[in-house]
Amino acid sequence: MTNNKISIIGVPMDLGQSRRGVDMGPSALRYAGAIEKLEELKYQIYDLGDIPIIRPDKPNTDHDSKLKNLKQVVEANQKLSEMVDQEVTKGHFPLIFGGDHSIAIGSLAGISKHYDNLGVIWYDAHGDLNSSETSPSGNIHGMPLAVSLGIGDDKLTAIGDYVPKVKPENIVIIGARSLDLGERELIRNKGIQVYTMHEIDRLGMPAVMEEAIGYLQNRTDGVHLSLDLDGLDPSEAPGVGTPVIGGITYRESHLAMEMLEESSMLTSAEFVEVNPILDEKNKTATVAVGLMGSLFGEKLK
Ligand code: HAR
Ligand code: MN
Ligand code: MN
Ligand code: MN
Repeated sequence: MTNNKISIIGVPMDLGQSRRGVDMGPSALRYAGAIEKLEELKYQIYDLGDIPIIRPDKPNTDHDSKLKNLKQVVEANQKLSEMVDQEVTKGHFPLIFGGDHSIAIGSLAGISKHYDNLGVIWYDAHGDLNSSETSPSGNIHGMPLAVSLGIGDDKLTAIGDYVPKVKPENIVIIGARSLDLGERELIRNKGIQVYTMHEIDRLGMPAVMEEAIGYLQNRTDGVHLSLDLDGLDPSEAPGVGTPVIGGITYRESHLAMEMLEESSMLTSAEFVEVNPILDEKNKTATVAVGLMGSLFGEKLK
């Protein structure tokens, strides 16, 4: 990474979905040695700690909405977007530790302000392209990419005070293998670039990443990596709330990160959905930290 200053922001959020434990994701990543790894690689680390998540008195008290914990998810993401915005203004590389994937709403709201054409790499088993109309679950972690396109509840799309955050042609989804019907329709209608597991099997990860990087290089002025650990196969990353078999291997992911590092295109990143309660001896956080090493140039330094 050309930027030597990294700001870490932890977001202990579990309100965007229904399984407890993903709120411990930031701790799990810290315990697995994320900060030490980045320091070893000679980055200057500014650890801003974890942002406070205000829990509802009772789960899902907002009866006006189908969306679970809408009010609390909005508040946390508003705060996150402000913090991320400040770090980008300082010229730091924001590295966000989740928490469930609903936090990408705040990350992208804070980052995209600074770019005319922010690219997004969505590394995930899921599309996270649902709205309250199409969502099978009401879980906001299944919606952040749609929200960033300006689709969904106004309270979510308005975070950061501008809509939309990203353009569909600046998005690349990698690793998809569980897409709901409404998500498939949106992908088709908006022309979003998707590499499902089929393309990864067929072309191989090197070709997929080469294509994805080339595609984004031509049209974007910054790129955010949103890495959901459930993009990887659950045999290697079991500590996630919504595992889907047939995923990306650790080695393929490792290579994908190295190729991103070589491209020098990345301007921010987040690692989400690590749930240590569902994990085996912090294996998933350890995998995440391994991937951070590759992403931040372990092989080059
Ligand atoms: N598509 C399903 C839903 O919207 C499941 C989403 C699961 N999401 C995540 N994020 N873990 O990728 O409810
Ligand atoms: Mn996701
Ligand atoms: Mn923008
Ligand atoms: Mn997912």
